[in-house]
Amino acid sequence: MPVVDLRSDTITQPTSKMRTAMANAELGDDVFGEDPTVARLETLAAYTMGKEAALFVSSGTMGNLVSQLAHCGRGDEIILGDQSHVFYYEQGGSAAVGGLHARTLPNRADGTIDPADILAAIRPEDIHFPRSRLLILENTHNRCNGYPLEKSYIDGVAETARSAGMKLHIDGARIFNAAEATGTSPAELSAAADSITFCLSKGLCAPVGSVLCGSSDFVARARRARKLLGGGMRQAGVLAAAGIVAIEEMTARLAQDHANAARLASGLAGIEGISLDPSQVRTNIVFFHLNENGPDAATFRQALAERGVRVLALGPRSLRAVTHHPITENEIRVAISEIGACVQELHR
Ligand code: TLP
Repeated sequence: MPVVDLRSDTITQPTSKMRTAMANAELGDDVFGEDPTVARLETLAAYTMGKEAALFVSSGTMGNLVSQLAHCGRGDEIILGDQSHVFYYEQGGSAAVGGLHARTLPNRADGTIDPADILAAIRPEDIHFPRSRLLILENTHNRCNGYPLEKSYIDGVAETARSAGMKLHIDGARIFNAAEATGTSPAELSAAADSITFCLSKGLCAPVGSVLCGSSDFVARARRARKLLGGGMRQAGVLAAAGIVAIEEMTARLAQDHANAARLASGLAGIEGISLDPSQVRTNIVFFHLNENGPDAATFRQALAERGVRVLALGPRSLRAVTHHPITENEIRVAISEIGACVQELHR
């Protein structure tokens, strides 16, 4: 049975051009700073994000953690959204590894945090308080419908953070999706940030890796933190080679994923028993919700998988579908019709 796998854009496979680049990559020991392909990837990533320097890391989770370690000391406070990936899905690494104190603020449906909440959360100098050191934003915002943050919002809250002596890190795992959706370059979206991580291994289809970008001083500290975590990689150019193809060739096609997500959302919105607002779908992530009188998300996910469509159950009644390469328009039609049939079957 053909499978339409919409669980995540992390399941994308390297393209044939990536495989060729990997096979032919010039390599060296990157812990000695001798891998020319890693160096090329880092230069390209820094340039693309408008930063001085960059560091190739094994994953988005590692990039976010390394960034926190490089910006903060133990006991410092980070301010971040309660739906953020760093807070929700990274095993509390900020506390477990970094000794950081997390102050969470509510994420609004569009992935933003109310600037007034940020201002109110920043600690004044007081012997009783931890020091507010780092603000973390997420763009696009995974758990908030993959919503993209606008440059004007980022610049505004960055100014608030900066005037309080704080740094800003952006978890830009899907920053190229945000760039596509807002018509703003990744460099402009991250201009006000002190650091940004983005993922090569999601919609951009590389097999492994993320890149953390920032000032040269920051990246030098981040390189030490990466080594501390065991993330120094040797002939990593074999992976970086795919990352270069990802940045050079795979960003322009994200618009297709967004169009497919919009098709999926409008199709699902027409199914009785499902609720979602298609106007909330701006990138490649579609959350949909089963009505109270229907099945729970786990039962639904299982029954749908048996019909050849795979999604994730991310709440008692909420499911997530993510569009990615090389999902076609026709597969989206299949997904809509199977989801509709599955709702009908389980409502009986
Ligand atoms: N997200 C994954 C899962 O962990 C949920 C997914 O399928 O969406 N930041 C954001 C915004 C992410 O969505 C993810 C991965 C990460 C960081 C972590 O990246 P990796 O998986 O490379 O550690």
